[in-house]
Amino acid sequence: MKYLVQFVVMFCLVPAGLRGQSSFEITGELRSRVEAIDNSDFNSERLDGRVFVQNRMRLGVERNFARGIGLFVQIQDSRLWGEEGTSLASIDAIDMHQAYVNIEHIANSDIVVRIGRQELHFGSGRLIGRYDWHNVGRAFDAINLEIGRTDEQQLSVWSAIIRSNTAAHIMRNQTFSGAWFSTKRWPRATVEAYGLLFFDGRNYDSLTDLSVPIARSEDGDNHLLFWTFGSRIVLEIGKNMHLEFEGAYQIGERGPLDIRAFGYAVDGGYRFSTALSPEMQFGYTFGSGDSDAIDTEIGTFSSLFADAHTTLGNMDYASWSNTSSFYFGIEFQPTTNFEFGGTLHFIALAEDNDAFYSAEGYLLGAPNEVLRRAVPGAGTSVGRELDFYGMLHLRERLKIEAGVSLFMVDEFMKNTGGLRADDSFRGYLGLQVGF
Ligand SMILES: [Ca+2]
Ligand SMILES: [Ca+2]
Repeated sequence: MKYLVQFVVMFCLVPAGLRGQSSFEITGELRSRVEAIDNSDFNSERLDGRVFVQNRMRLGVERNFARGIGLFVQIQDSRLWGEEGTSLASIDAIDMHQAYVNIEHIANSDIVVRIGRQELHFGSGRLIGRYDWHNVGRAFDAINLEIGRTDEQQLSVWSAIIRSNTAAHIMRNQTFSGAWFSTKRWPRATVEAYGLLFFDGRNYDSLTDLSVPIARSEDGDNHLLFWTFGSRIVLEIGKNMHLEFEGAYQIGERGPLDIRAFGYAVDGGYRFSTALSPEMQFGYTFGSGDSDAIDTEIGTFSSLFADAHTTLGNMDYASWSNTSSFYFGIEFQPTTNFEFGGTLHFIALAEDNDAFYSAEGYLLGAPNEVLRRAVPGAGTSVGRELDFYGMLHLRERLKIEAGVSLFMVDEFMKNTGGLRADDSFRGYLGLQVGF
């Protein structure tokens, strides 16, 4: 509630003299989604089926003043229907999702600086994405410089603080910085290059159980630090075809261990100019895994702050870490406001000595990033995921989406999941209004 008060006060107290030369825009989104998920533990012996409704409300105010000063504030309420417990309770589900100031023409240059809490999304979102499917969505406390932005190209340089040891409950700092360049200088092609630096000051000094950070040690030398260098190229071929390639290399250290990892992904699609405008889609994703858990090198590729939902299956099980997965699918677009399709993903591990990592992003550290731990010899084939989905833009502002997915477990899940390793199901129906 206090955010709401700050929010209203901030925008009512702007001096009247400024109003004449400024623009003022209110944007918002209301999204409700019912989901049914069964067997997300891939074990039919334990009953974990559930049906729930999630609600997300976003309300944003943007004001742009003369001489290149702009403000954007966006509050968000993210909740589960029924989490208040009674009809008279009030929980604190409101948060400031974004709140930043934009300043243009710094010292008469072509630099735009954005300071404050903000979404970061680059390329296809494979490494840095806003993860819009999630009921909260990613945002960073960051300073971001856009240098020489034109319609044709863009260079962003940013630094974000994710964990600050100044906060009472946080022991060590975690930061994420980078530079991302994108150009459309060549016709029908987008070329991007980036360098990213992730730092986590916690103490990672265990050689054998790599997944447990010892947060309270005073030894600052056992931190995690790694660079990601990569490139992404999107090509439009002819009228109907597109091809996309992204590759990245990671180098760094976690405590006494060296990090050497790489990943690449290829996606493509061909749209037929026939009735229903079907598009054939395919893709392959490789992210290196760690072949030897007790040597001095980490080979697991980090998916950083990925939006895996859009690239590696609607069920959000697979990630870009330790994976060798491909998919093919077909999507129909009978009208500009209606699309539906189906995709089949074949999800496998790159190394069966390494774990199956969660789609929410693996940062080479915390134990909760593992969906299933490594069991050497359990095989590499994790499962096949079949997704059906549809999306309809109804009237001007209303979007309806629905889908069903089935994850069919293969040898890795069967060999690591006990006797009753079994398939997982997910269905959803969502309604979104934007304004
Ligand atoms: Ca179960
Ligand atoms: Ca290793």
